[in-house]
Amino acid sequence: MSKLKFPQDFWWGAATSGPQSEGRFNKKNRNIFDYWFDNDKTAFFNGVGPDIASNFYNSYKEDIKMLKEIGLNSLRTSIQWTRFIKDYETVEIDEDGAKFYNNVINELIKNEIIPVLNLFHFDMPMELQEKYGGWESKYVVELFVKYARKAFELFGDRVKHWVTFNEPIVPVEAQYMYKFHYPLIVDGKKAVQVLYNTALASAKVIKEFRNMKNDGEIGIILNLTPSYPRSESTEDKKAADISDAFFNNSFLDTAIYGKFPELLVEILKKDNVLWDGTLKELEIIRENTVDFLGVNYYQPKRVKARESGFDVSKGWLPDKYFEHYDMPGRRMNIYRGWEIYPQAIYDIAKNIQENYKNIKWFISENGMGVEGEERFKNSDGIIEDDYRIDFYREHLTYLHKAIQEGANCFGYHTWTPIDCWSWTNAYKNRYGFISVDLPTQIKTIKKSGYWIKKVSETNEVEEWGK
Ligand code: BGP
Repeated sequence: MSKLKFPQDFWWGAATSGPQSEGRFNKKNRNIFDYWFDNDKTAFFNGVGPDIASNFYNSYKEDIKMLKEIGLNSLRTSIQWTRFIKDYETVEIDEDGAKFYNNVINELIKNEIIPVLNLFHFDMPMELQEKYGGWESKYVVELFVKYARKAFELFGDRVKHWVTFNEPIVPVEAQYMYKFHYPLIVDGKKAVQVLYNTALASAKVIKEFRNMKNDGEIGIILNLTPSYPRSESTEDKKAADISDAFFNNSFLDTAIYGKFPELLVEILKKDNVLWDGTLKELEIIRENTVDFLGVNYYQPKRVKARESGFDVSKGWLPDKYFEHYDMPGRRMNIYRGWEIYPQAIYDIAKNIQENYKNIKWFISENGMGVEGEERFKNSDGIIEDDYRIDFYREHLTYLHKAIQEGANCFGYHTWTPIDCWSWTNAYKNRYGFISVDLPTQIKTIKKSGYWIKKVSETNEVEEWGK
């Protein structure tokens, strides 16, 4: 089997988020998921909410030790706005929250694990959602900048890699279009405003970061889901272009070029649903692009021109211009219902190299959620997740090919280090290098954890298919 060598100082790490790992140690301030769970437990798989998650708040020291043990050299997590800030308007900090994040950062550094800190991972404070409509409001954008400033002030001396948002398109689609996150609204016009306001929020935070003269770097993490057209017909290709303009290039173009894709603006104008924005704001977006990019990749989109009629009772939605289809013969992760298509990682890398200034970037999430992993436990109690190792090797083989051809990729983070809580899917599918037994919170390294240790030590991966 031939070995693929990765660049020097490559990041071998993993990603999690505050709401998915910590547990609700401070019940005073709730985010939209805390609130939703308190009000409707049936929305969550097996009625499991974010109360305990993987208990990172209490066990961060032991957990970080395990991350060190499996050789991770970097970790991304997020600060929870609700836990760090007590009063969103006066920006009074929560002392316990601040102490916790300080301890986590120090512990990571002590273990030679680079901390990558993200400021927003789907977790809008409920109070701001209720009072102002969350990202619908530009006032909330201002409050977000104030919160970010506090985080830079308190942690910027040690954290050198910051992220403004994880997957900013997700709240747009999940909260305002397809009803998979609270407040479960279907309103395309509002969705468009949320998209604009989050792009603005990211740029404003970057501006603040630079004004403060922080010596570090700041980027954004996007879930890129390339839209592959069903055929080479003009109609199918146009459908895929519009899907890309809305779901991928909206944030990619603003993050790297500081402007929205022309195709997107053209369509929104034509349909009379363009955001409410000002020239001054567009200037801020133009002038405050990212230092680096994180790419979460799980699945592609398969797109065709609409064949069935569009349900106009839903009002305006970008889906008016395209439809998804199941590609015959596609490979599936049956537990998550997502297509497995590792080649897309190569296509994404080439797109960044050729069309996005070859900006430096890393894979910030890639992973495979599997249900019922206990059935793969061996007699020593270790989960033998060879399917996960194969999944990673296959993706890394495509990534390596792109790097050989000049892609500026500096790392690979998986989702996730330790099995964690997954929004409405709760603990259904497990992704970690380390398993969690929910009733006892006992954590055990899986076979993939030993695999990544070796990868990180040698900086080499066994080539897939050879
Ligand atoms: C990404 C999110 C993560 C994580 C992951 C796995 O989109 O950034 O928060 O949850 O997907 O997806 P899921 O938890 O839905 O299975």
